[in-house]
Amino acid sequence: MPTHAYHGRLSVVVPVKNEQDNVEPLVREIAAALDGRAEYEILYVDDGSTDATQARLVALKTEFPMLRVIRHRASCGQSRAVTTGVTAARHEWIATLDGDGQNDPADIPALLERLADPAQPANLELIAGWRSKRNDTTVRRLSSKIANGVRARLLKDNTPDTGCGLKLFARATFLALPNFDHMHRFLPALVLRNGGAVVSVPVHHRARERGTSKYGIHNRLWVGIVDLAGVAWLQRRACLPVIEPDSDL
Ligand SMILES: Nc1nc2c(ncn2[C@@H]2O[C@H](COP(=O)(O)OP(=O)(O)O)[C@@H](O)[C@H]2O)c(=O)[nH]1
Ligand SMILES: [Mg+2]
Repeated sequence: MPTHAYHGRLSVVVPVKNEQDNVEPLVREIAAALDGRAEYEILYVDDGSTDATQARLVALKTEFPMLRVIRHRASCGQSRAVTTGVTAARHEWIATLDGDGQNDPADIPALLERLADPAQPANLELIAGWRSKRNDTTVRRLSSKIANGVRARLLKDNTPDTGCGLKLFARATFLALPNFDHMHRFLPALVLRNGGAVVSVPVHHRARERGTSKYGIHNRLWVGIVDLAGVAWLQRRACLPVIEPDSDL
């Protein structure tokens, strides 16, 4: 029995910023992927969008009563948007995915199956999507490959792709992690640090068809190097106690 058992209830958290044209197709795809498979809610966290993202989300609520919309008045970043969604989530297990349509909601059931697989470690707390065939520009694919290589060697987090927006994790696990801007790219290392097990599952990755990417060299590469040092420091300052079995827990 895993530490955080999955009882067929799932909160899907989608952070978005200026993704007006991606909202409707993605909500439809999430519903199609989960209808009949899980009791679920979809939480969109609109991080201070300046386009029609919020209006389009609100307009969808009649057709999709499981859709909840939370809005940051001003942008606080993708990680903070995920945190807001996870905090507000009603279920014990969370699936996250990017709001630009690059992750395929049809992969969520595959992650859930992996969670239900009895061969998984008992302390499995994070299932990370692995974009084995990326559909991005050459520059983005190459920079991501280098960044993933450096990170994996430095943090030894046993994960081929930490930047994939599609992930499944226990809500309590996430809320116990150190919280900082850009933390969403370091979830495997942070979960391992707290004693949880992490596995990766290959998932589809699609080209962005609408809207524009929010990240470039400045806010991914340079910020990433600083974050890498920060997470390495957090690992050095970690100690996991083994609790004696006769303890009064
Ligand atoms: N909440 C929030 N979401 C963001 C922010 N920047 C990007 N996103 C969302 O995070 C997801 C991935 O961003 P994207 O720009 O596609 O990154 P890329 O796929 O790595 O190029 C998309 O759903 C974006 O809307 C932000 O500052 N705040
Ligand atoms: Mg994207």
